[in-house]
Amino acid sequence: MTKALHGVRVLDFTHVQSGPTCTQLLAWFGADVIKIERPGVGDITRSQLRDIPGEDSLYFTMLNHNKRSLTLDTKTKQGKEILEGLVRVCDVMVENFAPGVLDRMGLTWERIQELNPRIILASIKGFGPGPYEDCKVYENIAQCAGGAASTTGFDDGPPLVTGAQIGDSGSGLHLALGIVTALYQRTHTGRGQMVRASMQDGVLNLCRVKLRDQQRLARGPLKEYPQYPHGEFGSSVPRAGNASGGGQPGWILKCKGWETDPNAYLYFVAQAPVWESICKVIEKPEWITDSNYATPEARLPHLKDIFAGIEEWTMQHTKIEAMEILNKYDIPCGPILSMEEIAADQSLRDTGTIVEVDHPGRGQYLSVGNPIKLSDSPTEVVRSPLLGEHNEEILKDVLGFDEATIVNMFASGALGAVPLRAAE
Ligand code: CAO
Repeated sequence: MTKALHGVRVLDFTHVQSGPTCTQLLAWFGADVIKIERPGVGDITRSQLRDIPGEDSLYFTMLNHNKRSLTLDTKTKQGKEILEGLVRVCDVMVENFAPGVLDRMGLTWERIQELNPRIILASIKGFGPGPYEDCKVYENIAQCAGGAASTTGFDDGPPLVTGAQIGDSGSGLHLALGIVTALYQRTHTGRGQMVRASMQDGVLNLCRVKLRDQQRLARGPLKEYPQYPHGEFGSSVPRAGNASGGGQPGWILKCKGWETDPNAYLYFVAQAPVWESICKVIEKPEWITDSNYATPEARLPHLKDIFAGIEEWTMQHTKIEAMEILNKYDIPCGPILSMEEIAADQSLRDTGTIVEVDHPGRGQYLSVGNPIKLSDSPTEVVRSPLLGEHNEEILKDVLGFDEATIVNMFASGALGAVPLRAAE
């Protein structure tokens, strides 16, 4: 079956997490993704957080499926030549180097356009133009600068970062959308363009509701926040603990076993349309008519008591039992699932969201497959490439080099200190 991005060739000059998540998505949708890596070491994540000595780490393997690897020292004459050759034949070039790196390599936007006016140059940087545009950025810096950390955590504690990689993988997603949009526009204009996603912008985009609340705050207290009605509101959006962030109040509640199991909790949404059912299930039928609880507006000053009352009920059930009971009444809720539970979840495996992948060095490992499902372009997750695994193949098939040129390129050391063919 032809994949959605079949025929699209991507020069993947990305490293660490943000860029690789973007190009992995493109590869899953069928693009031919050629990852350029520094000879000898490759993407720094190959050796970071290693769990098996000498083998590519899970950090690397889980972010670089379905790609081909070419080792290239792009600072050598021949390395530059190969790099420029690839710019000529690729549709998209993706990079997430520190600001200025690509220019220092001689690959300015002007030069790239000279080589290939149809190419789309997609970049992730920490910040957009402005006072911080030259700064290097990692995940948690983006979470802090994008507004997520100041609004995460409990009111009486410090700012918190989240385990979800909204700065890195979030930027990868934003960039991927920019790339396919630019590819679509190219079908009309015939021209490439620059696509830029800054990590700060991406995090802020995901924190949109908090900028909403900043403006609401100017008109009075945020009544769905735990600070209301007894706590103080300052001039900026406070940390809301586990409050829902939406129009329906929610909180994390203890379930049976919480004393020993750190994940015996349930997220409970006290959704207005099912309020009557909630009261009946938790055996507080008097709340249906009590004027302090009967309407969503009346409930806002009492949310703490309400969730304490519901928790008395959830603590009598395991999170899964509670979920089963509440689902019968269409009451929105969700268990706090540990990574251990998720790894064993059969339904996630059935849909390909969790996949088992075979790797020649490390054996079988689990990964997150493509979370975006296309009915006409299914994803087969292929293991990440070994360092330089496709060197010869790319010089021959993609760049069309003849045998003598290939021999010369290898001999020059531009691809590293590797023999042309392992068997020779
Ligand atoms: N051949 C030769 N040189 C190469 C090369 C290759 N194949 N690949 C990279 N290099 C060189 C670059 O040319 C650069 O050299 P100069 O500084 O001399 O120009 C050098 O490697 C380092 O690049 P870098 O500055 O991007 O890498 P770093 O490890 O110092 O910084 C990071 C890493 C992530 C902080 C930085 O790249 C960055 O801020 N990127 C943008 C934001 C981003 O994506 N952050 C998310 C990272 S995921 O958590």
